[in-house]
Formats: sequence, structure tokens, C-alpha cells
Amino acid sequence: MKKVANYLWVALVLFGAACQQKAKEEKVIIEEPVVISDDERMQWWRDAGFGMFIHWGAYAVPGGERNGEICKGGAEWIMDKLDYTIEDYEKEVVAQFNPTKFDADAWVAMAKDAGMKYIVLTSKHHDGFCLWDSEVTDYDIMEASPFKRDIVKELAEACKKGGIKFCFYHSIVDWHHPEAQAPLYPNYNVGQKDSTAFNPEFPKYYENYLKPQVRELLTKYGDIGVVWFDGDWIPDYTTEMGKEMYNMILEMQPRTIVNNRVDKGRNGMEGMDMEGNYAGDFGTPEQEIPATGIDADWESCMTMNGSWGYKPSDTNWKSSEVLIQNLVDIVSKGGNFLLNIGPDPQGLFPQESVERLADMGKWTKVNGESIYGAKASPYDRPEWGRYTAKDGVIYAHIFEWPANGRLAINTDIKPSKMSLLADPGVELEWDVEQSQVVLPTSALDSSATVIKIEL
Ligand code: H79
Repeated sequence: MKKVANYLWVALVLFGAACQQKAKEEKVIIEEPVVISDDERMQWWRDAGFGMFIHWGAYAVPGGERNGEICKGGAEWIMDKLDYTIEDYEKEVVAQFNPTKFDADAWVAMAKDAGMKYIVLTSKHHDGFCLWDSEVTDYDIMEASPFKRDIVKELAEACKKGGIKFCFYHSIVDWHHPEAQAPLYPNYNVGQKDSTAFNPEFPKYYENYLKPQVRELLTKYGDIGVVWFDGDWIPDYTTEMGKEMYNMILEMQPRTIVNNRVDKGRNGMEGMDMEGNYAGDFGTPEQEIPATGIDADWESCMTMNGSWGYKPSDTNWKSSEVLIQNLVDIVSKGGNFLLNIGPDPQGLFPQESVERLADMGKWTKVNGESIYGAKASPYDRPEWGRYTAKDGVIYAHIFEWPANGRLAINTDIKPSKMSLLADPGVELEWDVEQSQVVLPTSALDSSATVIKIEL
């Protein structure tokens, strides 16, 4: 009896503990839906100002050139531009992609040293080749190329270790998937050139391939900072699909930010949304900077030469000075700068890009205070440069050093204290009558010397 009673008692205690455990679990489940305002969700991104785009895929192998012919524009378009068949591309390009010098930690270190706060990697570009171990296709890094290392995984982990946000670009356009361009397959990009070419199979591609891929990327690689869609323009992709995709992403990762190309609202290359109800968190001007500030979230993406993908024949590199001034210009108008790198087929950043990143790093280390967490200034753009603003502080970025050593600033600005970010110990003099700052004889940085104006 006693024994039985003891057993009963033990059983009761265990049962009670199990119930408590269950209640705990249930409580956790009840707390699960993360309620987060859009402002809260966007905060890190708005503060970040500066990110790295990485266009990398098998197209790095030909690098924009086939049988001596060089493709026009971005080298990531070579499959279409230089008329590869799907089979040729698989054999000549994808099967040759073996970037044994790829070192995710080295990439992250270069991004961080440049002052970048997030990295957006092309998980899949228009050619359809996937840089991660995808469950829905063999046209990926594990099966179709000899490399057999999950590039998305390695970079996502390196980002996490390095304290930088990992984000991915994903193309809606897919030149390899039969249902993405039926009934024209294997004639893969006709639909884009002829917008009347209706593809009745596209919803299947969307449902059974595109969505599962995005779900995989949001499941297997930790926290995703941004999902950056592209290829929104194809007529088979609808606004309903876009809204559903957006909602799916936020249900899976409520803190993720999604660009406006998830839906159909983009207004050409200037990238901002047209009037109407469209999903997406920020506008995406491509290869351009809006002329004035815009009262919305936006990000200008740009290349360092003229190509997104690796293209050694394109030597038209922007100078570090132009790139630094672009960063300042963009932040002064309330946007972010997403600056592209096109790594080579071995997995290395081009030397020209490495040098420019290092120059930008030198500048942001000294002057980053005027960029991170800064907003568009309320003042008109001055002739000599740009203003950014933070609470109680205006940053004057001087691109053109005034010959007379005096900087005329907006007369509404009433400084209490002024100093140079590159030489913070020295207080600058203020000529009240002229509303002018008395400057040192020459620029401290020929790209942009920053004056901190405390109000
Ligand atoms: O990934 C890089 C490029 O390969 C990709 N976007 C960047 C980030 C890109 N794909 N296509 N393009 C750039 C140019 C496409 C332009 C057009 Fe259109 C598409 C012209 C007509 C349809 C978009 C919609 C721009 C104007 C209307």
C-alpha cells in the first residue's frame, strides 16, 4: 500500500511538473508573435546608412566575355546578352564555378572596415543558379558546380560572427526554371522583351519554387536583415503575389525588411513607389541618386565600375572621392547607400574594389559620426557640399574648399560650438555678422571635410 501510495505521489509530482512545463511552453508560444512597429523594425537600417551589395554567381567565370565578345552592360546578364543556351550555360559557366579562394570572414572584414553595416548577397540572380544548398533544385552550388560549399551559409555565419547584418537578394526572374518562362522555354528571356507573352505556368513556379526558396532562406540561415527582390517587372508576376510574399516573409521573420521590388509599385529605375497601395519597406533607385530628399525610406544601389557582376574589361572605376561624396550626398537626402562588389571566379574582391573600400574605411573611421544615425538636413543643399543632421547637431560636409577660407552656412543655423571631425580638439571661429565659419587654410580631407556644428 505504502509503496503504491509512494508511487502515486511520485506520479502526481511528475504529472504536476509536466503540466507546469506544458504551461511554460504554452506561455512561450502565446508570446511568440512579435509585435513590432515599422519604425522599430526599420531603425537599424535607417541608422546604418551604408551597406555592401555582392553580385556573385557563376557569371563571374566568363566575366562578361565569351569567345572574345564582350557583353554590354552588367556581366551578370551574359547568359541573355551573349545568347547562351541553357545547356551551354550549365556546362560552360555553372559547371566551371569553383571559387576555392572564397573566404567569407575576409569579405565581412572588408565590409566592416569600410564602415558598412550590412551585406546583401545574391542568393540567386536572373540566371537561376543558386548559391546555397537548395531543397527544391539541383541547379545549386552543391549539385551543379564542383564547389559544393554552401556560400550563403558561410557568409551568413561570418556576418553573425562579425556583428553585421546578413541580407539576401533574390531574383523573381529565372532563366533556368521551365515554368518561369513557359511556353517559350528553353527560349528563356523572351517574355521580358515581349510583355504580351503570357505564361500560364508562372503561378506554379511562384508557388512551388520561388516561395519555397524564400522560405528556405528565411529558415536555415538565422536572422535575415533584408530581403531584396529584383525582376518585379515581368508581367506574369502580380501585385497579389507580391503582397502575399511580403506577408509570408514578415510572418516568418517579423523583423525582416523587404524592398519595394517585392511588389509592382516601382517607378522605373528611379525606384520609388508610384501612387497606390504596394507592399515593400523602401524604394530602390538603381545607379542613381535622387536630385532631392524624399520623405520615404530609400536606398540607392550602385556599382563601382559599370557592372554588377565581375567584369575585368570594365575599367571605368569611380574614384574613392566620388564614392565618398555619393555616400554623403545620399545620407544628406535621407537615403542609404548600397555599394556593389563583383567578386572574381576564385572568390576574391577585385583589387580596385579593395582599394576603394579601404579609402572609404579611412574616411568613415574619422567621419562616421556624420553618417550613422544621421538624417537628411532641413536646409537647402549648399554649393560647397552637403549637410546631414542629428539631434542638436548639423554636419557640414565640405566637398569644395572655399578659396577665401570662409564657409558661408545657412543663416538659420545658429552654432554654439564648431569643430572638425578630423581634428576635434580645435574649436573653429564663427563670424556672426557674415554667418561664416573661419576654416583652416586647406581641406583636411580632399573628398569631404566634416564640420560638426552644435546648435
Ligand atoms: O542585379 C542588378 C541588375 O542585374 C538588375 N538590378 C541590379 C540590382 C537589373 N536587371 N535588369 N536591370 C537591372 C535593368 C532592367 C531594366 C528594365 Fe525596366 C526592366 C527596363 C524595363 C524592364 C524596370 C522596369 C526598369 C524600368 C522598368
